[in-house]
Amino acid sequence: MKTRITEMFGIEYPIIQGGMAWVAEHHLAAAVSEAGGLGLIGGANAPGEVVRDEIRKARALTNKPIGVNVMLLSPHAEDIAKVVVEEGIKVVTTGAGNPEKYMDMWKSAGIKVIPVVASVALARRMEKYGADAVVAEGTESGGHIGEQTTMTLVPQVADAVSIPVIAAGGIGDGRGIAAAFMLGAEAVQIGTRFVVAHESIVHENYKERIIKAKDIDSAVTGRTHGHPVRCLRNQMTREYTKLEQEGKTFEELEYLTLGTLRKAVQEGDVTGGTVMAGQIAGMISKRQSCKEIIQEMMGEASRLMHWD
Ligand code: TUI
Repeated sequence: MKTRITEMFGIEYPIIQGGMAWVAEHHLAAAVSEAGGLGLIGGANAPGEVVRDEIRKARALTNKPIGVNVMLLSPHAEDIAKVVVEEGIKVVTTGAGNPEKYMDMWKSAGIKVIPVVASVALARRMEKYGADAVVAEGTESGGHIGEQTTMTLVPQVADAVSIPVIAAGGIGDGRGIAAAFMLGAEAVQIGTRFVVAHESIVHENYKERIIKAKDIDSAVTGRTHGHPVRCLRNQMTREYTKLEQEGKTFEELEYLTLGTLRKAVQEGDVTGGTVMAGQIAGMISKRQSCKEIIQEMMGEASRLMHWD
């Protein structure tokens, strides 16, 4: 299955892994790349040197290409932007902001730059500034989200730009991949389904929470302050929502969530921690290796699309 994205990255399947904070570390990234997709190291809020170390560890596990996601709200974004150049990374995706100020540096280092966007306006602007593709990420995604659904965002972005579009948000099986292609995407970004992969270092409690999740178990916190974050409903989201309704400030709410994603991912605190996951969590029902996940999804998509 060839698209402009598989050709651009030299990968077998049009699947890229989301740059999930605390989750997208070297084991997962290397496993996705080894399985024929594009694995990413998620920079998240980590210092530049930690990201450098992760890149090197991933490279010790695979010779296939791996990328880095730069989370632009991070205080270390600038350092990570330089680390990817120094380490000879060939693909960078960005999230939660506008990567314009790094574009020239990355482009002159021969890096393919793929901003994650949640609107047509930002997609257009990114194309103008030299982006090689965009990820159009719908509100079904886990973590920091925009407002539009994948169903409405992907075709509008595909119509607005000439560069290839990667669809994200709510995709967790071959039907989702086929649907994304029908909407004009040339690849998909998958997050939540890879969280439960054997190679994912996420705590068992977190994986189990995703496997057990129902369609209605998703919640969005932080809408009132313009920082919407999607996660699975628990004591933390209930407490957050209560304080949000009481009119607490953004800073007070930030303090409440400080370190809670790490607590859920590493310590398995799925009650008081933040369990970021997309709405598709309700459909994810089994643990598999990254290779099994990719093979199964691509098999389903191929049959639906008559690629086989
Ligand atoms: O970035 C993500 N997802 C994330 S980042 C993250 S870490 C975090 N945790 C708590 C609070 C904040 C961050 C967890 N999940 N996805 C990519 C994405 N980017 N989704 C939406 C956007 C986006 C939104 C607005 C990109 C650009 C934008 O506007 C940029 C501008 O300045 O116009």
